[in-house]
Amino acid sequence: HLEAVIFDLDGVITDSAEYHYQAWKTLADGLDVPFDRDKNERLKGVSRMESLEIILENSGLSFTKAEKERLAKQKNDNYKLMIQRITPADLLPGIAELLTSLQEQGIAVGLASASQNAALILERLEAGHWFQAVADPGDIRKGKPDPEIFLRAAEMLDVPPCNCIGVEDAAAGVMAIQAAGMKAVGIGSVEQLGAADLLLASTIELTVTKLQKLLA
Ligand code: G16
Ligand code: MG
Repeated sequence: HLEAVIFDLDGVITDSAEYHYQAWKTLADGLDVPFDRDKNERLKGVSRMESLEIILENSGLSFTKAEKERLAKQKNDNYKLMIQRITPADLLPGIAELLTSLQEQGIAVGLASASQNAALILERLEAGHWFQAVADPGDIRKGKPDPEIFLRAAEMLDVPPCNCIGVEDAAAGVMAIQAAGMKAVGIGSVEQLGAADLLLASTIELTVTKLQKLLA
């Protein structure tokens, strides 16, 4: 039975994915490296440094580790300015209602975001009070599609993975959830997330009843 729901942040709780795109796009344009929304799909759920590697692949450019760290910092500084604009109105449709229902029904809620900025974003959204556990990506050795961050959140909630559901908007995230032994809800398209146990087009379709059915 359903004891906990573990959420991804970007693209599930709020659309910070758009800010990530804009910040990477500014960096790529500055380097004269082609980058578009299609390529951006591959960055979803992927760590900051891995994202930079994907942007630089086939660019013909090569940088030292220190230079790459500087580029990543440049992107993150710009991103941090953008996320200052986030307000509670930026919670994706139906999310506030879902989190409130989960709380009322005594179902635990956790966060498994690859973002080092997750705590800041939850604060801007005034959403921190709904989460009993926020896994720290700085503490995780392997990123998504490895199950580690979802397993960490379940452990923090003290719930066995088989009684958890994970919610993701990225293919790597759906893989991570299933590898953790949890059922995966995908928010997005069948092309990207066909492997999900339940696929919904938008967060507005997420209800506690649908989640409970998935584990019944
Ligand atoms: C998010 C995004 C990724 C981003 C990563 C790291 O993960 O989907 O695009 O690269 O976090 O973010 P930051 O640079 O803020 O540490 P998630 O897991 O919330 O979708
Ligand atoms: Mg995501």
